[in-house]
Order: sequence, then C-alpha cells, then structure tokens
Amino acid sequence: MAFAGRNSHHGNRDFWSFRSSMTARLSSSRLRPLPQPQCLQILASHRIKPKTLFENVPHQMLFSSVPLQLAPDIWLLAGFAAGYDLLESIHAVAGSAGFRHCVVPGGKRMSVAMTNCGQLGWVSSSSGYAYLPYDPLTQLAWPAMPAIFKKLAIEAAKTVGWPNFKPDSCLINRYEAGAGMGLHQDRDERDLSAPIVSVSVNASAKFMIGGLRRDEPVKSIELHDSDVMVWGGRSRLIFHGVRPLPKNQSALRYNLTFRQAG
Ligand code: MD3
Ligand code: FE
Repeated sequence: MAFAGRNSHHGNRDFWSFRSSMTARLSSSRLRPLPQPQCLQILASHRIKPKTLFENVPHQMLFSSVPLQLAPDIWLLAGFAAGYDLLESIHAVAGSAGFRHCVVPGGKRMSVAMTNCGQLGWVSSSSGYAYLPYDPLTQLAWPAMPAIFKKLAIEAAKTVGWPNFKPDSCLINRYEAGAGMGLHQDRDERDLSAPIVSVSVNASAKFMIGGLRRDEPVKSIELHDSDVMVWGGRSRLIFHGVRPLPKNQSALRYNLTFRQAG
C-alpha cells in the first residue's frame, strides 16, 4: 500500500511506516494520540505487521460468530465462508460444466440454473431426478470438487458436530433476478443420516424453512454472502425453498449444496 504522489514528503513508504510516523508526530504534539489497541501492541512486540498476520491467520481464527441453531439440527454459521474465494472456483467449474436450466418432471423449466462438481451431480429432466457420475450434456465426468470447497464443507460440518462428513457431490445453483425455488424436500440421497451443507455466495436471498409436512407453517430467514448452513438429523427431510430474487436485482446469487449422495 503506497501513498506515492499524494504528499511528496511521504514518498513511497508503505502504510505501516506512514502510520508509525504519524503516531510519533501525534505523541510529540499537544494532541493526545488514540490509545494503542492491545492487539496492535502485541503484534508490535512480536515485530509482526498486522497485514502479514492477517494473511497467516488460520480461517478458524478469523471466523468469530457463534453457530446458531435455528431449529433441531439446523445450524447457521453466519459468515463462515468469508475467507474463501468461492467465486473463482465456481467460474472454473462452470468453464468445464456450464450452467443450465433443467426441466422438472412436471415439464417446467427451472428458473435456477445449475451445474455440479464432485463424483456425483444432481440433475433433473422430464423423466425424473437423479445423481449421475457424468454430465448428461457432454457425457464427461463432472469437474473435480475444488479443494477449498471440500475443506469448507468438512470444516463447517465438523464445527456443529458432524466430524465424519464426506461430501461426494456439490450442486451449484445460480439465481438471477426473479429466480427462486419452490418448497421441496431433498430425498434423492442414499444415506439420509448424513447432513447437507449449503453455502450462500455473492448475494442475499430469503430462505424458507418449513416443517416435515408441506402444510406446516414456513419461516423465512435472510441468508447473506458467505453464510453457511448445516442441516441434518431431525431436520434432514424438512420442506425448504428460496423466495424469488427481486426483479430489479442485478447481482447473481450462487448456492453450493454439499451432499453425501452416493
Ligand atoms: C434443508 N437449494 O438445491 S440449499 C436444493 O439456496 C436447494 O439453492 C437451496 O434447496 C439453494 O435442493 C438451498 C439448502 C438446503 C439443502 C438441502 C436441505 C436445505 C435443506 C435438505 C434438508 C433440509
Ligand atoms: Fe433442497
């Protein structure tokens, strides 16, 4: 970070030497400097520049919010994915297996576009739903699950009490303005005792959480970029959905759904 050009006598010095020279000048003037936060004192005594430390902090230490249990065995880890560059990997996957709008058995085209990575991918057509080991558009295996995806999903599940989660499938949903997903259950997975981990990316959406029967009341919760949810146990078969994104919204929302499908 350079301040070149703005003020000639600051030259090309970086932010940290700029800051300490300002601190020194303030101490020698009649202006009382702000007290040094204790974390900066500790960093200084270890001769660590905060920006260097930040880059080296394990993700688990940067994540500081408390997991919230929204309902039996539904956990919200707000902001848990903040340290991960998920968009880059989403674009890489979509470069090999493009986003497409599937048709559901009733014959309607889904407003959500999707693709997959990992051993198995969820697809839908007029004849039904299935987990397939290849992309039906190309007959090629789905792209491998990016290492950061797998790490994120396993860490999230472990954090809320699922230490053995081994995702073999990641469905990537893409929502544009007006796109949503009606109330449904996820019941195509072989082992319903494994949890599902879902990650919201890039834009917010209102998520609907119902009950174990379709006619039970539905609650809405707004999910934001980097929020992670873990669903398992008593809530594995609840009805859920996504309210349509506002018509005037330009940002795309992505959702990653990690499953043990096979
Ligand atoms: C609750 N996708 O693809 S994942 C789906 O935002 C789907 O794209 C949503 O629902 C989305 O099937 C949210 C959250 C989710 C996934 C599976 C669940 C919630 C679940 C299974 C049981 C209960
Ligand atoms: Fe679902």
